[in-house]
Amino acid sequence: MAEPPANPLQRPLADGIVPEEVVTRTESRWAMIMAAMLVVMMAVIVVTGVAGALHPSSNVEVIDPLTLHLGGEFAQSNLGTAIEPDGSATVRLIGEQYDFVPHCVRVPANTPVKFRLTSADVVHGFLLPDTNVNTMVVPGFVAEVRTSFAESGEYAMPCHEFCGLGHHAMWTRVSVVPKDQFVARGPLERTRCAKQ
Ligand SMILES: [Cu+2]
Repeated sequence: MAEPPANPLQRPLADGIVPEEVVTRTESRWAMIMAAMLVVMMAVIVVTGVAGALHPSSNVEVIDPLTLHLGGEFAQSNLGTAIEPDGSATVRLIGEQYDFVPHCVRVPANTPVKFRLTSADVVHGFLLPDTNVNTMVVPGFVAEVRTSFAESGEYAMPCHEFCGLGHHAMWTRVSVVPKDQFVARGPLERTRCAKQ
């Protein structure tokens, strides 16, 4: 029977103990597999972002969230529903913690409606159930969604992007009324239904 090596590091290990070099080789192989998975996932994000032209919803239209109230398109007097010269409706809303301003808007049915939204603080979400309206409202950008309502009715509109402790109470209402009942006002007036 052969003598065991004098060097204790070269003596055979007891059954069940994996030699250190085997552990090192296995760990470095798994580290390389993990690194390769990360590279593949990052590449998928970059490639789909470039190929799909992903960008902030729904167009790259920037606005300064700090000066919304000072004038321009999202000044308070300009919020709500406006009827354009071509008969379509444009609704301007601001999302802020924790409400949409104005809290309720009225729009005519069977009319092209364009929602234009921006945020005064953090990311919010604007969703009208059973319609194509579903967008994030990102501070610094104007989100624009076009739709048309075939029937009159009420849409409850919860903010669907977690925006803070009061998020659960953040919702607004879109009231769709028959076209002939929609009171068309002058171009400087805005229709709202918050007081109803
Ligand atoms: Cu929210």
